[in-house]
Amino acid sequence: MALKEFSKINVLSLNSTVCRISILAFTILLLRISLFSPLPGLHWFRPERVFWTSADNASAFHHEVRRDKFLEVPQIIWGLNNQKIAFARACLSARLLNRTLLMPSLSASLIYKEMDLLKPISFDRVFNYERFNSLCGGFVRVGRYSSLLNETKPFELRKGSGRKWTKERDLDQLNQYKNESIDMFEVIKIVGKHPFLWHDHWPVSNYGRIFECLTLVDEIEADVSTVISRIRAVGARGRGKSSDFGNDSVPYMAIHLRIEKDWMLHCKNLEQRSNIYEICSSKKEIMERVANIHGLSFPIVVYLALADSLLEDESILSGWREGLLPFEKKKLGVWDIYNKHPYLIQSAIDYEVCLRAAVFVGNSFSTFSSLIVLHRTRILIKMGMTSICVNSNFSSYAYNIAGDLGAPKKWMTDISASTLQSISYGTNNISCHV
Ligand SMILES: Nc1nc2c(ncn2[C@@H]2O[C@H](COP(=O)(O)OP(=O)(O)OP(=O)(O)O)[C@@H](O)[C@H]2O)c(=O)[nH]1
Ligand SMILES: *[C@@H]1O[C@H](CO)[C@@H](O)[C@H](O)[C@H]1NC(C)=O
Ligand SMILES: *[C@@H]1O[C@H](CO)[C@@H](O)[C@H](O)[C@H]1NC(C)=O
Ligand SMILES: *[C@@H]1O[C@H](CO)[C@@H](O)[C@H](O)[C@H]1NC(C)=O
Ligand SMILES: *[C@@H]1O[C@H](CO)[C@@H](O)[C@H](O)[C@H]1NC(C)=O
Ligand SMILES: *[C@@H]1O[C@H](CO)[C@@H](O)[C@H](O)[C@H]1NC(C)=O
Ligand SMILES: *[C@@H]1O[C@H](CO)[C@@H](O)[C@H](O)[C@H]1NC(C)=O
Ligand SMILES: *[C@@H]1O[C@H](CO)[C@@H](O)[C@H](O)[C@H]1NC(C)=O
Repeated sequence: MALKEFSKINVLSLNSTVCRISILAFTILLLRISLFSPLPGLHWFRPERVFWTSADNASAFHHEVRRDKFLEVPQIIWGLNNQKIAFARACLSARLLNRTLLMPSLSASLIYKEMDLLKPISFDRVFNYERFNSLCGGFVRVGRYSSLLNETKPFELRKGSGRKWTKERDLDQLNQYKNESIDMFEVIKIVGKHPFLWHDHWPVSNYGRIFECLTLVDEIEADVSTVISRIRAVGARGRGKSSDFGNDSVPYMAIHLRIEKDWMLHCKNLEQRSNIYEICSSKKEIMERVANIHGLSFPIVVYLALADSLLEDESILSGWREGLLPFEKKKLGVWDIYNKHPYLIQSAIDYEVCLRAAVFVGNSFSTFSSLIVLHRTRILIKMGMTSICVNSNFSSYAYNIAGDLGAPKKWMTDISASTLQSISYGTNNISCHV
């Protein structure tokens, strides 16, 4: 969330030795895309249809990780999307050791300063565990503590830290733990730093693949469906006519509005430190840029994904150009649906709502926005878009960067990037490269 320590930026070095792996992974990705014959006709503008089949068939990989050797990692903390990155990094470390990741504890609460207030929540209370393994099982695997035999004590691995602990040393250390004398242990338990702070050794495509296997448990997915059908219903009412296809075809826009006080302080700070003066956007600037997005069919309902602290601020709903119908949780009448859940799940619901929008507008320095755009980019590629930079009904934009004719800049993830650097810490280099 907003006040994350951005000293994190210094933790990772850009120095990459995984280019070849990345190219290989990208080739595999391209191969898979070409095998996944795109649906003919107009299906691509109803992307929610492909969600449940979008992850790859697990048995296509033939390099399953062992089911009788495990990796245990520290509790995963911070915002939803930092937790997803940390989880994927833990999965990929386990894969490197050819081990199943013991189901980690996530954190339901955002209070990351006081460890005892982190409210651990089991992975399978949020994400569908069986589905994760059925979608990702040929690549990475998550296992339960109950499958441990406990015949040997866990081997404790302490992650190195400090400035001298380079990415190369970190990878060497991991490789050493493949050694037979350690490999005999049923569990390797990593202690120390939590996985978000580990060095990153994997290309974006590996992360993207794992994120796609993270589907919500049925109970939370039902809440996502309710929220989206409310959004479409107000959209249908705004259009004043019922569509022949039902409300399912009513498009909506989602904006991840990052304008909380603590975020504004943090982003100003970040601008000064990084010398990049397009991180912060005021409410006014966001409204102006969004008004200039080309090719929308008005009226269109706009779902504002924002922090609770902003829900009291009525002015957030006024000032939008004619034809944009802004709604947040309260005005939409879905606050109760969110309110019964802890922070982590509220954020996970918002993620899905933004993911499935016809148009998504976010901030390129937010992990939340960046992961949504990565996911949307992969969906576009899988839907067979040959040139994903052209206008589509599934576009994403970054409101903090000026695009053509006063619109926000079109945003696409560079799927072939060799590290997750720009996605975890933000970037203003978001043009179409794919
Ligand atoms: N800030 C905030 N956001 C919430 C809360 N509940 C739900 N959300 C939603 O979650 C989004 C922020 O996502 P987080 O998961 O906190 O962010 P993150 O993954 O740490 O990524 P960053 O955007 O880099 O902070 C907000 O824009 C809201 O849409 C809340 O209590 N506070
Ligand atoms: C995955 O692929 C295998 C063969 O490659 C096939 O037998 C299996 O039915 C597929 N599973 C799914 C869920 O598509
Ligand atoms: C893990 O080990 C098994 C058995 O030794 C092997 O078949 C498989 O390819 C390995 N997987 C990875 C990801 O190294
Ligand atoms: C092994 O220990 C874990 C807890 O550390 C426990 O949950 C599990 O049931 C144990 N397994 C067996 C077979 O006793
Ligand atoms: C495994 O580690 C031990 C102790 O660190 C070392 O003596 C041995 O040579 C290593 N074996 C291999 C195959 O690397
Ligand atoms: C579709 O939208 C209309 C309002 O425009 C609403 O009355 C109706 O209940 C919605 N249908 C469904 C299935 O949600
Ligand atoms: C999707 O975009 C195409 C042109 O790119 C347009 O013809 C079509 O009407 C759009 N569909 C929706 C639902 O907006
Ligand atoms: C922007 O990103 C692309 C692709 O990731 C890269 O090739 C290019 O060098 C980057 N440009 C800058 C100025 O960093």
